[in-house]
This record gives sequence, C-alpha cells and structure tokens, in this order.
Amino acid sequence: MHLPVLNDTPVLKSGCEASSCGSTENQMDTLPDSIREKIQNHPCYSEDAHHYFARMHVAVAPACNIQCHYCNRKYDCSNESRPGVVSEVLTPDQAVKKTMAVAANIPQMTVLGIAGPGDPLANPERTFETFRRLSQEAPDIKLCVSTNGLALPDAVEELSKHNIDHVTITINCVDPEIGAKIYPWIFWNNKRIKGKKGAKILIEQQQKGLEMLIAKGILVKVNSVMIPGVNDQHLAEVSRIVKSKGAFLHNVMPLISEPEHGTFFGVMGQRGPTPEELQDLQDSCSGDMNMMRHCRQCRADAVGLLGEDRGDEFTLDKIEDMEIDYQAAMEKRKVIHGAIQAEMDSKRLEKAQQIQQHKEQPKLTTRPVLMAVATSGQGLINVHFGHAKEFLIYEASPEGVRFISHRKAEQYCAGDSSCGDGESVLQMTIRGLAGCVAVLCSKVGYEPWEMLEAAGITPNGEHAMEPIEEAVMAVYKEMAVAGKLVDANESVRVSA
Ligand code: CLF
Ligand code: SF4
Repeated sequence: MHLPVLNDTPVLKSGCEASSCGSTENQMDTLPDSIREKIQNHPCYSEDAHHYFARMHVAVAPACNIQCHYCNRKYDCSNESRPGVVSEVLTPDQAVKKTMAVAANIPQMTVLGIAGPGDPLANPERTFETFRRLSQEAPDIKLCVSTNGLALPDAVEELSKHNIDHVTITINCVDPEIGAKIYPWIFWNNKRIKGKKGAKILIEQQQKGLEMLIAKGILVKVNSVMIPGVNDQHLAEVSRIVKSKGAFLHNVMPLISEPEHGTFFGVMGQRGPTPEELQDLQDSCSGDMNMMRHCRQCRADAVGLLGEDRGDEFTLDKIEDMEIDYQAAMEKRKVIHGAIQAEMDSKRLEKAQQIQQHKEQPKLTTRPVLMAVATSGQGLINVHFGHAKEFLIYEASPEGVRFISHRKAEQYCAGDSSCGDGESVLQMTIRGLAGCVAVLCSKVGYEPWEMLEAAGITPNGEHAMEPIEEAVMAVYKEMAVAGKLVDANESVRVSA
C-alpha cells in the first residue's frame, strides 16, 4: 500500500534518526554471534526479549558498603529495585530452592540476578555460594549480578569462574565533586570515608572493575540514576566514557525519591526527572551508546516478566510444598525456549521486511506522536484497558515506531477507588497517559472510553492480539489519513 503524502507540514524532528526505530534489536542485527547469543533471551539486555523472557532476583545480599542519598536500608536497593521492603532475605540454600521452583513453574525464566537488597559484592560468601550452586545445578539459567562497583575489582576473578556473563555497575558520575553530592560515605579498608575522598575511591573502583570485566569478555551494563540538578548534565559524559571502555548498554533510570521512603533525597525534597527530561537525556546519549528504555526498577526479590511480580507464588512456605523434578523441567524449558526463539526470529524477519517496505514507500510528513499500549507480553496488544497495570509508550513517526518508556497505571494511588482529592484511579491512570494521542488495548469499557476521549486520547480496541509495532503504525497511518497529525506546532510530549 502506498502512503499518502499529506501536505507540506514540516516534520518535528524525532529523537531517532534511524530508518525505523532506535530499539536495541536493530543494533542487535549487527552484533557478533557470540554477543547475540548472550543477550537474545536476557530480558534486560534485549528489548525484544523482555516481551517473552522473565527474570528473577534472589535477595541474598542484605549488607552494603556505601551509602547513597537515594537509599534507605529498610527498602530495596534503588540501584535495581523499586522502594519496598523485600519480603524475605534468603540463605543461599533457600535461594537455590526458590530458583529451581521458579524455573520449573515459569519456563520462560531465563535469568537469575542478585541485586540486593544491599550490594551483592559486599556479601561475597552468600552471593558466590548461590552462584556456584546454581551454575552446577541449573546450568541453563543465565546468571547476572548488579553492583555499586566498590568491591568489583576484587570480585572479577570469582565472577568469571561461575559463568556469570552479565554484570551491571551503577555509575552515577565520574567526577568526585558530583559523587560527594550522591554518596555521603563509603566503607573502605575498615573505615568510613566521607565526601569527595570516598566518592573518588568509588569512581576509581567502578572504572577499574569495568575495564577488568571487559578484558574478561563479560558483558557490562551500566545503570545511572538521573538526579536533576545533581548529575543530569553529567550523564552524557558518563555514557560516552563507559561506552569507550566497552560497556554494552546504558540504563538511565529516574530517581525515585518519595518523602515517605525516608531517604535523604526524599526528605530533602530532591525531585526526580519528568518523563520528558528522562527521554531527552536518553535520546541525547543514544548517539553514543545503546540505551535501555524498558527497565522497571525491579525489587530485589522480583519474579516474572519485567513489570510483573509473581514473588507471592514462590514464598518459602509455598516452595516447601512443591514437588520439583528439575531434569524434567529442563527438558520442558528447552522446548519452550526453542519455540519462543523461533517466534522471535520470525518476527524479526517480518520486521526487517516491513522496514524495507516502509523505506520504499513515499514518506509521510506528519508529526511524531506518542501512543500507549496495554500488553502482558509476547509483543502483542492483549490486555483490557481496565486490567492494565502499566502501559508501554511508543513513538510513531514517519520514520517508524520505537519504544520510548513505560508508565504505570494507578501510579499516584495504591489501588483505592479514590485519593484524598477525590480523583479516581481511572482519572489518575488517564492523567498518567498525558501526551499520548491514542491508547491501544484489547478492549475498553464505555466509561473509560468517554473519559479518554474527553482527555484527547483516542481509545482503540481494534488491534487486539496484533503485534504492537504493526498496530501502532497502522493507527498512525489511519490518523494521518484522517488529517489528525498535521499540526506541527503541537507538542509531541507532555509530562505526566
Ligand atoms: Fe536483574 Fe538487573 Fe540482571 Fe536484569 S534487572 S540483575 S540486569 S536480571 Fe533489568 Fe530490573 Fe532494570 Fe535491573 S529491569 S532493574 S535492569
Ligand atoms: Fe542502597 Fe544499593 Fe546504594 Fe547500597 S548501593 S546504599 S543498597 S542503593
């Protein structure tokens, strides 16, 4: 089908200059096979894989060797988790049992990560005992660790022994001046070292650890917490430096600083970035570096697909009652992984063909817009508007469709029907979709339909069970044909 060229309206420049989208999958096509093999079923390292494959964390690491101003020890590590106490800190033995139980019951779980609630490498015995046993007893599970980096250089040798080929280092700065504003102290050589001096040691250890991991052929992802007014102007430099040293992916996450979490930043009123500020920074870094945009800032005991938490199904008392035949489970896992891989390969092929067709068609001159999508995985539009716990946000433009971020439904409320100011959960969810021109879901009820329309967001239930990117592009074209996308002065993004 030929696309109509609507008019001469200037195109608002999208952050993406590529022919289709800025997803890691397009970059993935150019990766060597050895790296592709490492990331193709890792839900964090591959944006595509996160629709299909799950991860789990085991909370075996309670202690930490530094203090971050965005962390309160009562809560999960903010490096890799949303604030919220871990339900259970596990022993290595309990962690292994839990992993086996999850692997048998959720065959899509391909990655086991240790990410807290403190720093895994500040708890080396517990962390390495867990990894050692799992690498022997469940060799089909990829092992992954996330660290603040202070103890990393001393741990690299041990990490490489346990077949851990994914390491995340949280690097918030490369300048001790800035570091002193984020880290009040570190614990180093049995002493507490404060301010710039402590930050300098931490930065040096992080950079040294990064270089050592790369030298060992271990894939490194760098996480950074974006703190407006503190390191936001500095993170592009961080991105450039870590890329030059060989980091594979950069994940810039928004600071979470609710006063009720009792963190220094929360109490001091330090704000987190708006979605718009976050996207601008990610876009500005993306020229230099592969950017991760689908991070869910998971709990240190998260289980399931990114964005879902099935931890309650695998509490210690429930695991005790489970009969697990891991050999049989491994066979089943192999078959399921093979089927998912085949589906992903065929989708990738289809996508490549669509990109080619798209290139050959006359270019639209319409503006880029954001659309929200309700999905529970498999890359399909398969969730009812009212059941969505989160929405994935895509940008559609004449260049194609690209994933931007995710936004929680009910993000201002814990699930009561209303908050203090009388705003309903539905109203809050719709407010959270501000800036989107449409929401695609499997179905939408009458009341939300009217409220969405009143908010200027077109509800769309016509693409149920269709692949997300195709559906988003189809809706974009329909809107273009209907002349709804010609106002180039209208802002593409509005902060929620
Ligand atoms: Fe866990 Fe982290 Fe490994 Fe993933 S999470 S240790 S790399 S398996 Fe993933 Fe969660 Fe974001 Fe972490 S979405 S917080 S990036
Ligand atoms: Fe908290 Fe993690 Fe920072 Fe340690 S490294 S203080 S656990 S956020």
